[in-house]
This record gives sequence, structure tokens and C-alpha cells, in this order.
Amino acid sequence: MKLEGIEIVRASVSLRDPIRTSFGSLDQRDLVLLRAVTAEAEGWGECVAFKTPLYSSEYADAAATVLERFLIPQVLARPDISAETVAEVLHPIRGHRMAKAALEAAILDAQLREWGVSFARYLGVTRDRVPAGVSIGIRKSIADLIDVVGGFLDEGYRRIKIKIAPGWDLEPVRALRERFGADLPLQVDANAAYTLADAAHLAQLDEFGLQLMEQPLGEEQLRQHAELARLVSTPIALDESVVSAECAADAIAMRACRIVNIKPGRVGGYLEGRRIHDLCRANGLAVWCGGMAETGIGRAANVALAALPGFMPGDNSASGRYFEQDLTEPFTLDDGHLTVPSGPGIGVTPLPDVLKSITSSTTWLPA
Ligand code: OSB
Ligand code: MG
Repeated sequence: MKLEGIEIVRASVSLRDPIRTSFGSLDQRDLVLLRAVTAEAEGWGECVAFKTPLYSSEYADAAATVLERFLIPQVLARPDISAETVAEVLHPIRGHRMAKAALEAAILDAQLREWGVSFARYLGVTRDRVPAGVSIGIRKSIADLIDVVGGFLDEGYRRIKIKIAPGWDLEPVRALRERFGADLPLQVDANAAYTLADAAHLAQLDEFGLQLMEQPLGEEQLRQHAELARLVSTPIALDESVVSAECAADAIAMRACRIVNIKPGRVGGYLEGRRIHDLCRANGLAVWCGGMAETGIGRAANVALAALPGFMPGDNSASGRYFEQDLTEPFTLDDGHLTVPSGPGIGVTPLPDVLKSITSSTTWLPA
């Protein structure tokens, strides 16, 4: 496939209700969108990097810069490119996985549109809908948390995850168990807020029958997660720590986790995310698809990925959980599920008027 050029679109959209995590509050999505143009099609990719480097080292302005200066020129210089070769072409450039993932996604969308094949079919998924889960931030009070969780359960969400941090962990979990019972599928996500010295404290979560605790320790602490796993009975899931299939292989070998949160952006692309799914499945580990409060562009591809057989219910929520107005046709809940898009490519495109209203700048890089 020959690219004619790639456009970088910078835009910004507010969240309806900020999501507070152990590292800060997410109230706005600073967007880096890519439009890959070929003679026959155009494809879209969304970069998941946040405005600030607090979740991981990547952030939106840096992603836009590395895309413009280093990543996009590499793929435009190729007389022939396919989505399957993008990661290898970009491999010499270190890191910047979220930026790379967006570029691969845009090229993959264009390629699949040329072929007239949906991303779901390309992946070989076996489901046409996935159960929706929701990730709920740190709230101002227990009463407020219970209200918010009750609201999401009424909407049909099948799994609840709450953010935790020192000072907001045992009490909210206990309150949710008291109010909603032992059968509620419940997870916690610490976003790296604890240390191994907190092991005895974290073990107090064991009595609540959580599905998992996500990323209790730091991004680079695989060995310490393996030690923590021996001190708590709640299964440990890793998010920030798993940035590649190699990393997942290490985590599995070290028994650092029993479950992996696959965020395609964090691991450098959907194709690497698929490899991690396959690796985990072959090793008997469950995976789920994480979210980064994506617009419909990223959400569409996430929902397709999450329809692979090894995925348990994840952080894929409806558009309305995040935005007043999504960038694409909104994803809505149907009986607690999201429908896997079936049109060519990711199956959705930005709504022109919405895109125009949120765009702050565009940069066209011709081949
Ligand atoms: O760790 O998964 C995370 C939100 C902001 C930053 C980090 C994370 C999250 C979420 C929400 O858990 C994911 C979503 O709903 O898209
Ligand atoms: Mg997480």
C-alpha cells in the first residue's frame, strides 16, 4: 500500500465527569488523531497519551512531536507499507509506544478499508458483542461512590472497577460489598500508588473477594509484584508494567501477575496487543482490554480486540460515560454490552461537524 500522506489533528474534548486516579484528575482529553491517506482509502488512529506524563512517561504534545519529526517520516519514506510492517519499521526509534500505536492503527484502518474487511474479521473474533465494564475514579465520599456505582449498575454495566489510593481503599471496597453484595464483579486499580512495604495493608483487601487488584506497585517493579503476589491472595493484574509482549513474557515467567490489562496504546499497537493476548492465553492467564478514555475512534478498535476469546469484561464503556458528544456515532449499551463494529476497518469515522468543532490544529505531511 502506498501512502499519499498523513495528517496530524490536534483536538480537545472535555469529560462529562472527571476521573480521579491516584496520580491526578482526568478532566479533558487532549487528542492526537492521525488520518492516513492512500489512493483508495483513509484511515484513522487515536493516540491514547494524556495531556500530562503522570500515567506513564508519554504525553500528547510529545507524541505529536515524535510523530511529526521521526515516526511519520519513516513510514512515508517507504514506497510500500502494510500495517503488519509498521512496528518493525519504527522499531529503531525507542519508546514512544502510544505514538507508534496510533500510527499503526491509522495505517491498519486505511488498509482494511481498501480490502473492505472489518478489524474484527481481520482479528478473527468469535463474538459480535462484548460485556461492558466501567472504571470509576476516586470520589468525594463513600455515599457518592455508592450512588455512582448504583447508577452504572442500573445502566447495565457488568463489572465495576474502582480507583484506589492510600486512604481510599479498604473503606470504599467494604462499603460496596455491604451495599451491592458478594457477587458484584469488583476490581480495584491503584495506578502504582503503593510500595511493597504496604503488602500487609493490601492483604486486608483479600477478605472482599475482588476479581483482581490492578497495578498496586510501580511500573518497573515486576519482581516486587511477584513478591507481593506471594503475600496477598487477591489476583494481581498488571497495567503500566506491561509495555510489550517481551515484558508480558517476563511477568508470566516471574509470576508477577495472573491477569494482564491490555491497552493497545501502552504496548505499541493493536497487533502487539493481540500477541500479548495469544501469549497470555497460551500460558493460562486471563486478559482484559483497558481504556484510556478514548473517543469512538479508539473505542471501536478496542471493542473489536476485546471480542477475542481470551478477554474477560474490561474497561470498555459506552461513549456517554465519558462525553456529552463523542467524536463518532456514540457507542451505547445494549443489555450491558457493546456491539462490535462490523463495517470496513474500525467501522467508524469522525463526525465532520464534531471534528471541526474540537480541532485546534492540523498538520499535513505528504509522502
Ligand atoms: O489505569 O486504566 C487506567 C483512566 C485514566 C488513567 C488510567 C486508567 C484509567 C481507567 C479508565 O481505568 C479507563 C477508561 O474508562 O477508559
Ligand atoms: Mg489501570
